[in-house]
Amino acid sequence: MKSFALALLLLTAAPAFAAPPPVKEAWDRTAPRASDAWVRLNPVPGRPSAGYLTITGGGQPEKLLTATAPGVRIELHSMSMAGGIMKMAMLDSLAVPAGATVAFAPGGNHLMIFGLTPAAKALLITLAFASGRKLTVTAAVRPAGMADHDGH
Ligand SMILES: [Cu+2]
Repeated sequence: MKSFALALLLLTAAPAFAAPPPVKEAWDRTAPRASDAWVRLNPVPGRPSAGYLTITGGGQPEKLLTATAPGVRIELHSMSMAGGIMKMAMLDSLAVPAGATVAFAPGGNHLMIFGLTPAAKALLITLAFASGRKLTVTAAVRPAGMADHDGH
């Protein structure tokens, strides 16, 4: 009861003594963001691994041109089903509309990563956009699961 009274006192007293904190932007709202980046390590040595991440568009439409990382070569790939056959194609670029969520996810668009060493635990991936903006994300490297084969 005593602590409740104290809390009530602090609550009522707070506005009188503390000025509201200044509003601060946590990020540049006009820039795209990337999250949930990870790489599925190909269990077959020498075969490319697949990378996944989510890009959230900023205030203006963007176009993703390249993904790069130290020591590897990365291509942007799409994946689709055509008549029961899984097809992969290389993307020259990928549109990231303003405010939209663009996912690289198993079964769909992915980063095709060549030359990844099996010992790698993480990959620092830099995304370059047509506007000149760049975005770097850390992707955790995970071993391939037996149950989630995606055609690579
Ligand atoms: Cu691919």
